[in-house]
Amino acid sequence: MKPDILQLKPLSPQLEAGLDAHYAVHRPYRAADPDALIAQVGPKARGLVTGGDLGVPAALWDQLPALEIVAVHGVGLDKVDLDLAAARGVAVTTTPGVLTEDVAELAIGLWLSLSRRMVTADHYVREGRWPKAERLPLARRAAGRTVGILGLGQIGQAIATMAGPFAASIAYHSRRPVEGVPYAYHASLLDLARAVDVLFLATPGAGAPLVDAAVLEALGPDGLLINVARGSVVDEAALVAALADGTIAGAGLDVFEDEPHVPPALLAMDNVVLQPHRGSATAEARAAMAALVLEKLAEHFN
Ligand code: 8YV
Repeated sequence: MKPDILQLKPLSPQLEAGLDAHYAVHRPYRAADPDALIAQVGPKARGLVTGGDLGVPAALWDQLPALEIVAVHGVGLDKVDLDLAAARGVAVTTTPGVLTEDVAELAIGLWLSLSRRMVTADHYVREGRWPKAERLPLARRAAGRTVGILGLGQIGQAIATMAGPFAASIAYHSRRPVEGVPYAYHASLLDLARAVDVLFLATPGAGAPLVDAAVLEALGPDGLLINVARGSVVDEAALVAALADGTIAGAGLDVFEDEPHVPPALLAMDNVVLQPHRGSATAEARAAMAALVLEKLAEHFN
């Protein structure tokens, strides 16, 4: 008898085929009435597969009395109530170590695209404005800038490594200094923001936003913010205001407070580069993530 599991979001065809081969998979997001499907299958669902971006909605826990495992397709656990999972003896697994470089290189790509105004210039070409010799604003050199990283875990360290050839210097803030890294430690995010030109966010999302109006002001009018962490790490309203009034120069954003909804004000700005939460969306990372999800579920149920 195949164990019943819930799948909360669309996943790669490869992963969904693997799930269907071993489990009775129920996909509420495909149902005409998702709530009715959950009410019907929730009592027998022993496993749940979700994304790091989605987690487990709080109201769902009470509908899954037989739940044994939450397999997260990703590394972010900010939307999984780990205390509740532990209290109920529900295992929670992630897909560590296979998306690190993918997220880090998107962060670098956001920085370079933003600094060199590549999206603005791309639109300039596509919209036929080049032959008209319309003026295009100058970009800013990325190389030689001071780089700051909030959160020096695997992804933060990969960002530091990839930024190295471009950066005049690299500094970071985290709860405590990281042993053996050649980067300057700042005991506060505010101090880090004051000291750098471009601030990368690579910290787990959790609780109140860490990047607020004061941090953005400290980053300054030449400052760039790159967020590949979670939208919840930033006070999004303060960010929109800071971008609109020139408190900071620009932002490269892969994550947002209320995905997939992006503040309309951002859509009209040309000093931002926007991505739809694509950090781990490479064929290589997603193949490895799929294999890990299947492996973790098989370990549990076998
Ligand atoms: C994806 C992520 O958004 O790793 C995470 O926590 O946010 C990304 O990998 C998602 O988890 C893929 O389903």
